[in-house]
Amino acid sequence: MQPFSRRDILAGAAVAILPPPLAWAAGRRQEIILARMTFGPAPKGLQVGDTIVWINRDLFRHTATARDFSFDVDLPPNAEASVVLAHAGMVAVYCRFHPGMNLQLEISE
Ligand SMILES: [Cu+2]
Repeated sequence: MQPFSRRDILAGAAVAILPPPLAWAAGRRQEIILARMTFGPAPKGLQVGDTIVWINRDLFRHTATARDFSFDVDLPPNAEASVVLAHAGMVAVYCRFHPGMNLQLEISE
């Protein structure tokens, strides 16, 4: 009789690669709402490790795309998506479908 099947080992590996919950909880949750073809205001005091939750309340599909390529989020209507801020600095964000939609994020250490 074998103590572990191959399936048990694979399931264990899948669990091991999930991010630890504490890492997620380390930063704060900051929401930015997209509506009427604009980004909502950038939250003040953004820090590395914070999670931005992009929420599309518009009738149109948008993206939240960083000009420095640090993230690129697709946002169909009523979708939301999270981005964990990985580095400090000024990050310009735009929508790939509507280049007039712009937002500047100021992220500190
Ligand atoms: Cu857009």
